[in-house]
Amino acid sequence: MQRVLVANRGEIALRIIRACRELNIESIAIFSEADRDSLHVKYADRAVCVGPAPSSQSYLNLQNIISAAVVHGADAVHPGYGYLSEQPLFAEMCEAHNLIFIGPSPEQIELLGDKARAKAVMAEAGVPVIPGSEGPIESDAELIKIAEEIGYPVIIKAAAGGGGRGMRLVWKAEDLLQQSKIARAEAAAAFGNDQIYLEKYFVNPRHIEVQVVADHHGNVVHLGERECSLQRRHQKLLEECPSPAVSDELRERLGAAAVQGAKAVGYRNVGTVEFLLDAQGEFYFMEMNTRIQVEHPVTEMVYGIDLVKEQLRIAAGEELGYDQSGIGAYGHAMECRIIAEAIGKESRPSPGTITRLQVPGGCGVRWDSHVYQGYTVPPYYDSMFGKLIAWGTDRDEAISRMERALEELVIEGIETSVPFHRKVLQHPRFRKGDFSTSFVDELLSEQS
Ligand code: MV4
Repeated sequence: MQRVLVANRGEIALRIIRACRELNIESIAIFSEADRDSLHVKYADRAVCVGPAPSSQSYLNLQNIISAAVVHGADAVHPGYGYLSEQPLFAEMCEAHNLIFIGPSPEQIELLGDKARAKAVMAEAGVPVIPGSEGPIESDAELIKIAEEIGYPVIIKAAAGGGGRGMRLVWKAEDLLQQSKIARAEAAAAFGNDQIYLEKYFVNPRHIEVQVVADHHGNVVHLGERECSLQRRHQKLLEECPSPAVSDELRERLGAAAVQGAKAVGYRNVGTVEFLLDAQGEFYFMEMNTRIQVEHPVTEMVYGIDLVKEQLRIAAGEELGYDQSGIGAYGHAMECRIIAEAIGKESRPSPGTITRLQVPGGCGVRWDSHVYQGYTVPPYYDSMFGKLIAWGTDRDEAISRMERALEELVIEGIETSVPFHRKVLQHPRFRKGDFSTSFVDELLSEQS
């Protein structure tokens, strides 16, 4: 692998370019007309404009991106997260043009992108899955029967959804059919696929995800879990590794289940197996993501493995070169997603020019971002513009490092999530590690 086209923008594009440089691989950045001044464009060996500001015409423009890769002699394409990273058609088009898609096969993306089928395959492989329908719902009679079996509340999800998109919660039997009609109509409109599946609804679970790494030779390992419960409207705001709720014994069982699931689908690439953890400490498979994730750095800090370099090596056909016994975790890491938005009960993105920027540093601190002083955050894309990561020998040290780093971080000109992050870090429940997916909403209503 000699030249990689990075089919993404912002901090993750820069992250991938950095990994390429360390491996002596040339990088080609793509950018929209609104992103000319981003650091990912400056740090790449070459950069190609692929279209106007709207993502639909640039970062989602398959034709222009494939053309840029072919014209500039790339031999591989890294999709990052979001955008085309989980589109089977894009992976297929890469292959059709003799470009290595840095990810799993189109068939694996398709299978795991169908959340109902993915659950059925995982259940078949012996992975504990959330109780509910085995595959998509075929009839109203089936829907009613399964809901009665698992008991209310239940949740209807779109097979083509994921990440919190296309879900309807149902508390009582009278509402079931009406909600399923709405769910189907919404799924058809949003994804062009009206398939739905049914699950028992867990109240206030923790969201735990396991990092897996799999090569083309059948080697699969896990790199522990990340705690991802701190989110608002399905946008994660702070993640940590390990989870304060996971014991060494539970980690072994979670990891074994994730590896078993990845092996069952012949997975290759890094991947994330998402579980819900209930108050009794039982875990259930929810879905699997076939991409590098935003929060991957916390795992990197604790496991000492560069996950993006692993993706590049795996895609080039190399063997992992270690097995589960060669993997060790040390310490604790957390990530704050710095977004251009003041987080409150009501908040909206605050794009604009960063008039002053001072980034933190020092022992155990990492800053992943494509912005700099004088840069203008464009209004067209996701509002996250930086990730602040802190590592410590234990959770307390990681927290105090993060607080110190947030104090050092100076951003002027736009509103940011930094005041919110400071509040979370001070909260007694966060300090105790005693929180679930409803914590952020509870925190925001506390301070009305
Ligand atoms: C659930 C659930 C409770 N029970 N499924 C939201 C994200 C998407 N991946 C699935 N989600 C949920 N699925 C069952 N059966 C609760 C959520 C959920 C959630 C999950 C993780 C993190 C934050 C969340 C916030 C609200 C709901």
